[in-house]
Amino acid sequence: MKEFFSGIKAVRYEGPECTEALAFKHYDADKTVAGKTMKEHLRFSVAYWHTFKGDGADPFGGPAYLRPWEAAADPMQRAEDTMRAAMEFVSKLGAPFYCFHDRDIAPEADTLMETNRRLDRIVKLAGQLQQDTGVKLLWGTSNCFSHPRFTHGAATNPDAHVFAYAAGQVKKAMECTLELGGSNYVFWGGREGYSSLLNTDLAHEQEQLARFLHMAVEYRREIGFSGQLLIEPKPKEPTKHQYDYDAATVLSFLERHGLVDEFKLNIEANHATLAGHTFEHDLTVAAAAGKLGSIDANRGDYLLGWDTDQFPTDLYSTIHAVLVILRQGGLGQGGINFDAKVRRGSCDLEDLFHAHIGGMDTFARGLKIAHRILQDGVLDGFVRDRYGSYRQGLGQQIMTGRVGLADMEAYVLEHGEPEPRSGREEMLENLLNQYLT
Ligand code: XLS
Ligand code: NI
Ligand code: NI
Repeated sequence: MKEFFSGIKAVRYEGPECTEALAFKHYDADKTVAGKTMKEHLRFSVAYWHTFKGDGADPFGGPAYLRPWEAAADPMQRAEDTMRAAMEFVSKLGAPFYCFHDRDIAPEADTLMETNRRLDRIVKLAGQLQQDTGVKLLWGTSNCFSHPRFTHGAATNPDAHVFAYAAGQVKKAMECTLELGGSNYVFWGGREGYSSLLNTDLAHEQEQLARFLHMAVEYRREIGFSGQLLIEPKPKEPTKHQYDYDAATVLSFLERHGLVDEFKLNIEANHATLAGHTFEHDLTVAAAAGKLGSIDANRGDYLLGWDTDQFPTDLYSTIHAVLVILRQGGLGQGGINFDAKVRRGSCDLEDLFHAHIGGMDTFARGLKIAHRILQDGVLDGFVRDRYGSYRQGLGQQIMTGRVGLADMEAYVLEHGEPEPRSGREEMLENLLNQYLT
């Protein structure tokens, strides 16, 4: 069988002192940390669209490189070659999972029927290769935003015919995900938002979106797909406003439409920052509601205002992220998907490995550090003490709902002004830094 990454051997753990670039310095798949192996904690996944379909295009220039698996003249041959390259890459990297959109793995044809036939052919190949290599599918999803028919949205399109197209597409993508044993199915509402309120019935569009998600829930039951359904919030881009703005917005939308028990969230770092939040903010909001299902790991650029999808190498933010994951007892059937792409200038195949190795090492290091922080218990102990007044006397009465406004007034009249208490922010920042040694 043709090898696409012939010069590159399986990436191994060599330890922090190793000077070989194509080796893990921290990610040691079978090493146990906090009762589970790193592989089980982190559940890394490679994003098909960026790593195998990415061609270096940016808003100011078209494709910058042609991958060897994209060289064949026949589009279905290209699709097969790409799937083979993907499985070779993911197994050499040693990531257990990959993720795809329906249109990443098989090109769209002129009719839905032919498009589905093409999908079937590639799904069959993917199934075989998954078996041969042991690579697994973390999640599948449907691309309901690239084709011009989705210009005004998919589920939130003002035209019911387009709604139907998107729904039909999701039906098939969910079937493919089931067939390939996917652990999750993701909804990212690329164009589920608006460009102008002058032509938009916002209330109606949100009702449509809820109907769409209810249909998906019904259909997953019908076909027996037991994977987790996930919604991936993003505030904008390509729309001016996307309805699934951030974790808090999505949670209240799900609550309002009777969907909250059916979905969890897939939180992406760069989407959180686009919404004006930190990555850890959106993770914490999702986790606080018991709804953190999975992660799209990447990072933005402070000087650029769009979803630059860079590989995560910021150790600080990663420690915060892993703290949230560990405190909630792991990601369950979710994982850490690198929704990230190499820069336009990183044109070599080798760069794909460097990028993923960096992301995996950053999370592995974040895992080791976050585990130590939790084991020491100083940080969590501080936070627990900070709320100590609610575990006794007045605070306990407040939390158990046994007192009202008049009792509060009486308390203050008797006890006077509360003592100021420091939040010790700088001390805690210093504490965090101590773990980085
Ligand atoms: C785009 C999204 C997309 C989803 C999957 O910004 O991150 O890649 O993860 O549709
Ligand atoms: Ni994403
Ligand atoms: Ni994104």
